[in-house]
Amino acid sequence: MTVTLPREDIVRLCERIEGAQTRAYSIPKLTDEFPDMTIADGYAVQSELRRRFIAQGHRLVGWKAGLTSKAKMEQMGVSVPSIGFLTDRMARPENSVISTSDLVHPRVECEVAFVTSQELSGPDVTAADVIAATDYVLPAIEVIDSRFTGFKFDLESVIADNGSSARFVGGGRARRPADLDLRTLGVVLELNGEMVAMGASAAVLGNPAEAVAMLVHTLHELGEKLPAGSFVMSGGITEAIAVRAGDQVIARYQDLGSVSIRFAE
Ligand code: OOG
Ligand code: MG
Repeated sequence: MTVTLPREDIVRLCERIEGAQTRAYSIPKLTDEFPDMTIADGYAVQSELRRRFIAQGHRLVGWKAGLTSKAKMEQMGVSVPSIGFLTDRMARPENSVISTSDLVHPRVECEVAFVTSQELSGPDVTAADVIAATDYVLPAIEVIDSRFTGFKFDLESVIADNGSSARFVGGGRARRPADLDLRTLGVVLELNGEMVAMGASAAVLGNPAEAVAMLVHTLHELGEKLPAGSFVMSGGITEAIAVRAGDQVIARYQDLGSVSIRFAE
């Protein structure tokens, strides 16, 4: 991956993203100003954002894969998966109330999350390696919130915006991966009691463990490893659904229980 933008542009773009994330306002996608920006430039901005958050005392708790299902790729008009980082400040407990005033235009999506017990690294990690290094899997809801106007972006911009990461909630029943077929886990997403999306986990690259392997490969390209004890989200199974204050969301998973959250101002 080749970074093309000078360091001062990376820092300037990072400050733009950081402002939009922390104060919840939308900005034009970065490629409007930098049409030749590369994927590597996007990751350089994201890495700078991670460095700043950690310097401010945020704790890195894991990583997320994004755009790993056809439903998500079609919805967002992007055909290559991406990764982003997760911090303690983004984590919310199950059944919690999530404030919409801290977010621009939140959407929810259902994901299978992995908790690892061994370090994973390198370009050759396979889905089987991921499963062997996984302590348990659990159901999750990710609340994504693109900082770009109209929730419209390209891959370079969304990577810089840390894959639209905003909040995440793990819950339900944690299970050992060996006791499940990770490809055939069904999920139904309900918004205010009505089913609004459904799917099966194979929608995520054939097996969500493949998404985690992809994530480790991308980390390798960035010179990073996935430490033991990481919380990893494998990517939305269905398209993401817009939410607003007053909404109640439940993701019901086969074999993994359900996860609920509410939204308020
Ligand atoms: C990018 C983030 C994608 C997923 O699960 O696919 C993502 C976006 O759609 O805003 O988190
Ligand atoms: Mg996601």
